[in-house]
Amino acid sequence: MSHEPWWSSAVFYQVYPRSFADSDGDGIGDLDGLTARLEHLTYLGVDAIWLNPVTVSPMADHGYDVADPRDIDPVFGGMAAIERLIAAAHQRGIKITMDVVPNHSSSQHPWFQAALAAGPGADARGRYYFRDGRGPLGELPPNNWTSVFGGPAWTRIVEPDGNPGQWYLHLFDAEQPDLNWEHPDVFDDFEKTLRFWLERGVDGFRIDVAHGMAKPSDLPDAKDDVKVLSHSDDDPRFNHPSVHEIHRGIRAIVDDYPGAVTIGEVWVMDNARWAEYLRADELHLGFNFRLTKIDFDATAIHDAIDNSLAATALENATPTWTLSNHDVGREVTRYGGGEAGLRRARAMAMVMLALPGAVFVYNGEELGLPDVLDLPEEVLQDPTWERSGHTERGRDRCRVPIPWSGEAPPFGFSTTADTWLPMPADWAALTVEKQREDPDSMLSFFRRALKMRRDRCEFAGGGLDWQAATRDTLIFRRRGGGLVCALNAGRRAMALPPGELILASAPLVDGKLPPDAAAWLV
Ligand code: TEU
Repeated sequence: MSHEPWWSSAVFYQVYPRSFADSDGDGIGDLDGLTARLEHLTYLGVDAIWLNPVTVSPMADHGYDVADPRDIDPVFGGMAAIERLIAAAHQRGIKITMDVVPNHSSSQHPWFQAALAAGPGADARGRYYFRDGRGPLGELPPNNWTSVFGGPAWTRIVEPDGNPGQWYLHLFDAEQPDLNWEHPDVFDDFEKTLRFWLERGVDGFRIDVAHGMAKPSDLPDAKDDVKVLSHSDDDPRFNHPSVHEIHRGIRAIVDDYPGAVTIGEVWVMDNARWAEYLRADELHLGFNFRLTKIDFDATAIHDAIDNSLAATALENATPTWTLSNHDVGREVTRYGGGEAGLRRARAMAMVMLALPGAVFVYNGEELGLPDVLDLPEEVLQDPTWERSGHTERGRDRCRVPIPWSGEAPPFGFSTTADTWLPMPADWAALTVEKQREDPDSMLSFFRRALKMRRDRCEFAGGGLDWQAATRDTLIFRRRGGGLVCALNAGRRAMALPPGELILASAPLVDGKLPPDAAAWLV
């Protein structure tokens, strides 16, 4: 019997529910749509779902603006739909982890509405960051912080007396006011939320902006070269040391539910600071985003893997691996798009699945979907587009609905062709239906690779050793089970290391591994 927790080598499948499957024909995916498509996940062979937010929300940031954290939004099917999903997933042996959003609420949350109505100095304002403005008339924001989506991180309100008044902080959209975790109600309510979902059978949480929440008390100015949709480690908006006390509080609650897992979204690059989130009494898992930031380059990949292993080793934690998600874009496009992008994505999937630890697959990754770069401006919905003054198109490109079947949009995703983002007509060859019939498709390949990862003893154990390789290739061997993974990111065919070949992402050429390909050997 293994004593490792279930998540320590799990394959998590990230479902962006708006885009997965639509059961009621409104052009927006929902939970009953997902429940009806669970067979796809069983077919693929994943262990758990990470569900992006489905709680009640005005959808200014598609669910990351939460108005009621303990109810499901009607657009996703309401409470009954998640109960059906949890039951059906568990019946198939698939765990469910939900997204929780502690850093901010929706501006439509009753707390924020109460804060607006209550006036300056009221306790209700203390649950958020309300401050007087600078300048003689308070007409300037309290500091120079910008929103991650662009524009200022402060919005001035109209006071109940009708005059312009205080400003409130929102690190993201203006509809996402930051919560003040120093107010005791905030933790108490979050505890209720965690217990509410755990009692209903949820197996854990992905914690949004887990390095946010705590802010320096004097809210000092940031450097003025901050870019949209990114931040560095010296940014005062994030990673304040007192955030760790919050994580210890969260962990103490989650520990009441054996087996439940927490996965933090921690955008911190320094390993020592990042690893602090994974101390034994904080998060179980943390996303490491380095592989999402680099090109298909052997040295960069080697460094990213080493870095992630070193970071987790600092706290004896479990590594996690991610090539893409709903924020960072799809790897097929990042690796150059077209046939080359697809070949490289397939090779990198093998590298990721060969690594020790937990893996996150973003819905559509198993189909080799690219980003949709030519969405017409009028359909763009990511708040980044408006807030950046139409300079950053934002993340809609990697959120286009999944093509399931048929020859034309909506490809079985919905019954209406009027899907919330339009689907490219040339995705007919990428549907699940087509790919299931084709043994050489990305989907068939993913399924085969996941099955090997699950069934074969060579994937056991933590740690790996690098073996001698040329500058544009890499070879590593898993320390426990002995699996060998080779990647050719160069231009010439690569001689395979010794061993029996069990999988290659592309056919060998004269016994050698062609460029843009990976191989597993035992
Ligand atoms: O993302 C937080 C976050 O910091 C990202 O916006 C990140 O800076 C950027 O994507 C890097 O490329 C989380 C969610 O994943 C995102 O979808 C939400 O919009 C955001 O929080 C606000 O809740």
